[in-house]
Amino acid sequence: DLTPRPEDKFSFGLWTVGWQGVDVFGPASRPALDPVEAVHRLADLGAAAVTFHDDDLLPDETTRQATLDRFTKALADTGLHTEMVTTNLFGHPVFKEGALTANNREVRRYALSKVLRNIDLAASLGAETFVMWGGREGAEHGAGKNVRSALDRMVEAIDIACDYVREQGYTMRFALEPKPNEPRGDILLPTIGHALALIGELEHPEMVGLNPEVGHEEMAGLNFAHGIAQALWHGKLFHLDLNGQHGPRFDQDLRFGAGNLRGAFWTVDAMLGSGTGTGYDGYVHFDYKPPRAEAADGVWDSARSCMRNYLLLRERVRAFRADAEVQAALEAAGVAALDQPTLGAGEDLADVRGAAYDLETLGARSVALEALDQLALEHLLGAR
Ligand code: GLT
Ligand code: MN
Ligand code: MN
Ligand code: MN
Repeated sequence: DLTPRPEDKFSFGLWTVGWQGVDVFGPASRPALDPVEAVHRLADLGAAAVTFHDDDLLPDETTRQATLDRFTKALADTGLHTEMVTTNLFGHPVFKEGALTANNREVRRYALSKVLRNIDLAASLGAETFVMWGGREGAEHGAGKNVRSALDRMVEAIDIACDYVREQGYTMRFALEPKPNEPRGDILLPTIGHALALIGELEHPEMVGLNPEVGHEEMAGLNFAHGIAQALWHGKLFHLDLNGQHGPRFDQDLRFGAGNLRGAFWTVDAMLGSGTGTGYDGYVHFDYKPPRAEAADGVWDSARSCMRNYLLLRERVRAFRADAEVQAALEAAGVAALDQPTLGAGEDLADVRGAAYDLETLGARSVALEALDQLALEHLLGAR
C-alpha cells in the first residue's frame, strides 16, 4: 500500500518545504511558509513528525512565545511530533569563520550558548534527537585553521552538551551530520567515517551517533548504503537525512528517489536490514529542497513524492528479498558463507598455514554476482 501513514514515521524539516529558493544567483522565488501551515499540510500528506532549526521556527525574540504557542497547538491539533531539533550555526555572519570551532573564542561561546538554549527547547517538545551539522566548521585556506585545535574544540563542545543533557535529566541523543564541503570549502567531519572516529574520542560516546545524508556521502563519491550499514554495525545510526544527488557536484538536495535511484534502492534495503538482519527503526527523515523553479504546488508535490518513492522502493526491496530466484542467486553467490568466521572453533594458525589451496580452481570459480544484481535491477525496473 502506497499511502503514507503515521506508522511509516515520515518526517520533514521545516526548512525543506519552507525553503524559499534563495541561492547564490538570486533571491527568494517563493513566499515564506508559516510553520503552522507546514505542520497541517505535512499531516494531511501522511507525515508523522517535523524537525527544525531554532531559527526556522523562532527567528525573532519578540514573537518567540506566540509562535511557539501556535506551533504546539498545530502539533496537538494534527498529532504530529517534533522528533528532532537542530541549531542554526551557519546563517548569521557571526558564524562566517565557524561556530563551535571558530578561531574567535567569543563566537565559540555564543555558538555554545545557542546550542544549550536550543537543547532546552528540544527537550520541552519531547524531541528524541538533537542534530549537529557543522556546515561552517571548516576552512578554505591551509594555514588558517589548526585542525587539531578545531577537533579539540569540537569534542569540548559536544562533551559540554552531553554533560548538560545528563545534568538536566533529558533523554535526547546527539547525531552528527557529516558533509564534505559547502558552504565551507572543506568541512570538518566530512564523511560518516570521520564522524564515527571522532565519537570514539568523546567523554560520553554512547550519547552520540550519526545523522548521515544521502547527498553528502555521494558528493564525496561514497556508497551511502554501505555507509549506513557500517553506522548500524557500530550501533550509531541514530537518525538520517534522505534525499537525492547526481554524483560529486554541488549539494543538490533533490527529493528522495531522484538522482541516484539505484543507490536509493540499496539505501532502503540497508534501512530495512534485509541483507544483514539489523535495520534502522528511527524516523524516515527527508532533507531536500523543492527546486527553486517550483511554486507552492510543486513544493507539496515534491514532499508527497519523497514519501511515495520511499514506499515504492520499500515494496520493490521486499519483493526482491522475497523472490525465490533471488534466494537461489544469493545461494549461488555464496553470500551467506561470509557469516562464517575465517578460523573455525579450536583451529590454530597451523591449520590455515599448513593447508593445501587449489588456487587454479579457486581462481576459476563462479561468483555469480552479475546474475544476482540483474535480478535486483529487474525488480527496481518493475520487470518482476
Ligand atoms: C542545512 C543542511 C542540511 C542539514 C541541516 C541541519 S541544515 O539545510 O544542508 O544538510 O541537515 O542543520
Ligand atoms: Mn560527563
Ligand atoms: Mn544536503
Ligand atoms: Mn541534512
